[in-house]
Amino acid sequence: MEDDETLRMSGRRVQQLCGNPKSGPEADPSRGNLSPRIIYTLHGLSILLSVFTLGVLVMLRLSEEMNSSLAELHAGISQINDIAVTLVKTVIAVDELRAEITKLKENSSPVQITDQWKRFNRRLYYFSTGKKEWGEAEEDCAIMKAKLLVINSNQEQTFIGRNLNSYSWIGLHDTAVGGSWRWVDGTYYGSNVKFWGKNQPDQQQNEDCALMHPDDGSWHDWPCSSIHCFICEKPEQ
Ligand SMILES: [Ca+2]
Ligand SMILES: [Ca+2]
Repeated sequence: MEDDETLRMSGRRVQQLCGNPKSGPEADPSRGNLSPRIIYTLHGLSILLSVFTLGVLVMLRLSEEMNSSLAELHAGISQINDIAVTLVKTVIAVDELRAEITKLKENSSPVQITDQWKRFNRRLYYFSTGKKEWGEAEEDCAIMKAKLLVINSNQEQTFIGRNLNSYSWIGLHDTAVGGSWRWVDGTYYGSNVKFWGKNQPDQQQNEDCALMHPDDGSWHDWPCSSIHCFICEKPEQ
């Protein structure tokens, strides 16, 4: 009896263990047909894919920011180069300006006013003691920042006449075209005052330059190669 009972109980355990073909993990309908390992693997792959995608997006974003920063850097370098070029040009211009100022200062050094210079109506007049040809006299006046005398008025003519002691060249000539008289400072001869001596200018023997007579201040055309005193004129500074 005991053996039979033992055998029946053993038979039920066998039936519980092996009799039901749907028992065990495979029979759980809530887990479908995938094993936990595959599910875990898929979850893992999904997480890895998400992390990878996020990483790629972060890298793309960083790349865009770097490109933007590089562009800004290049623009900044270009601006610095432009500023440097402008600065160099400015320095060169300042140097050139400084050299020009120095040159002007040298050239504008005041001419010493001696007893040979006389003042009249805010003008300075130089009465030479030496004698020169007309062209040389003009050059001497230029060295003193002046020009040969140009008579512009009766008052000026009178003032010069009172101070004249020798035949003296003035800044009037017709060296370009005979009979076409011109003042050295561009003053128009036609409308300007004239104080020619009697029967002058008579254009004898290449008389292309004007000489002032010391007796009455009258003008005479005379050969420019003759040697005479001269009168220079310039504004009073
Ligand atoms: Ca004058
Ligand atoms: Ca003459």
